[in-house]
Amino acid sequence: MSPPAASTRRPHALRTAFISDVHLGFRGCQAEYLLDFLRRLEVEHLVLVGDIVDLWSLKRSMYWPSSHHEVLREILRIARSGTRVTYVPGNHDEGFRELCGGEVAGIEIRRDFIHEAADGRRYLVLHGDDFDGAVKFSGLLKHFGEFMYDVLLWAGRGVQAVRRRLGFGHWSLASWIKHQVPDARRYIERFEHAAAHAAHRHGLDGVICGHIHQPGIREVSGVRYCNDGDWVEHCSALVEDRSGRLAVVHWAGAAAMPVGAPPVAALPDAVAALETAA
Ligand SMILES: [Mn+2]
Repeated sequence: MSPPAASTRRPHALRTAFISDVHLGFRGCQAEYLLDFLRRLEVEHLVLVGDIVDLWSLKRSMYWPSSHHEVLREILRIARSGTRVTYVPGNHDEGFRELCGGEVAGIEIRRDFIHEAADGRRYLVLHGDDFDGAVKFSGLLKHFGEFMYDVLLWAGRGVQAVRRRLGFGHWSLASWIKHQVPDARRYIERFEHAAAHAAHRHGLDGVICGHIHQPGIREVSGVRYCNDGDWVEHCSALVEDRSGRLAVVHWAGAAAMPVGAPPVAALPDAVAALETAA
């Protein structure tokens, strides 16, 4: 499968890219940034870790701008171009879980799977709503939280428009608030522990998930917890280079991140750093 020696074509710098929580069909989706990311992406294996299409939001109100449609077309183009694409449906696109185990338009659909990195480490890949029970927040608080999240995203879009006009980069109000509220921090910690525990139980080295819209890579109870973030607040992806190193990349053309957020590198910097390390 490797190209002939005479070929000037370099192997892809990235081995795997994980994205999730795109929420196509939801007004908060940053489809333009994602389109730009996907068009530049050269990768062997693209993994869609759930909540790609927001069927819940579409059920509430039909919203389907051409940029959202373009994201789907771009994913199909990537699959046709020879990149392996795996789709792990989440809770907002739960309807597609019926197709798990099958293949649609060259895209493998799985409920979860084990990703073996280039360094031999094995990761459990799943969306993450499986841990909602373990995180245990009361139903009322959960619904209030979802309502507040919508309000924050709505307010955040106003802030975003002003920032863009002033020449500032992407910044998420919802993410900033999450870092200020102790309950939200506790929720994130409980989720990370539940996910790490699942990987540990299966005898794996780590877990790769999404769902909570909080990108990051951390050692949690002896296993590596990786979250690829989202394309509503963070415009982030988790990428693996040819030596198996993982990094979170931020793709919104700006370094501006909320205080207290995990360090997230811009994609060109991250790829350059990965390349020089390899
Ligand atoms: Mn989710």
